[in-house]
Amino acid sequence: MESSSQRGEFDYLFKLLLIGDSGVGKSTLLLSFTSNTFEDLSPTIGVDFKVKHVTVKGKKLKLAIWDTAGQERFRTLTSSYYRGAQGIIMVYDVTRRETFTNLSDIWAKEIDLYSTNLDCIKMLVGNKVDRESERIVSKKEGIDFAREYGCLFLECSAKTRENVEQCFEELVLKILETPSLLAEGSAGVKNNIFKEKPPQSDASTSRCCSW
Ligand SMILES: Nc1nc2c(ncn2[C@@H]2O[C@H](COP(=O)(O)OP(=O)(O)OP(=O)(O)O)[C@@H](O)[C@H]2O)c(=O)[nH]1
Ligand SMILES: [Mg+2]
Repeated sequence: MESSSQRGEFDYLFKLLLIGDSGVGKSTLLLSFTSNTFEDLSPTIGVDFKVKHVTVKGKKLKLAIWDTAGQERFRTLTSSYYRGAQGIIMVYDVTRRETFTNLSDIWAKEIDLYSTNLDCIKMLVGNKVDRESERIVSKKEGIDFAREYGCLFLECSAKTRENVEQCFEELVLKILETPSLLAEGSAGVKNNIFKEKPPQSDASTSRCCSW
């Protein structure tokens, strides 16, 4: 996967959503992904939004990433942003047990209630692995949860950027493999999607994607 500089043209537009308890690092993860920087951010008020253009498997993608507030007082507002998302990233903090238990108590239920897309790809992300000595939630617990709820799974650190790109990369790759989501992602991009693309000369040697 690589960042694309051609901002005007893209083959698919994907809507991604970040959800999870307040303070787990959703906004930091997004900032780390889009700007390669780490800042001590304030809690999100309502909903935030960033766009990133990437190229994956020769396809130019426009990722519209919605970053929701984890605080309960914003729940009514944020619920309306699940509509039409092709990918949802559920984030918890590996150093705070309640952010993990709230995945099943709150966040998975929110997805069931508000996601309009049956084939929507879910990714579970355990953040803050740089604080290994304070870890409370084991990697195995994350894997087991992801298996039970049919999610992809990764642990990452928005601070050190460990696995940050992979979180988005694996999600996007899975969306690209899902025909119904692809069909949706190409709606509104009519002028680009029907163009035949020449085969990529290095496709057999390169990995599927790089940033
Ligand atoms: N050590 C460490 N701190 C992190 C990491 N990611 C985020 N933080 C810190 O955790 C705090 C909360 O991060 P945010 O990104 O604001 O959390 P959020 O999930 O967006 O919170 P809401 O917007 O309230 O829902 C901030 O002080 C961040 O600096 C990480 O990977 N490692
Ligand atoms: Mg935030």
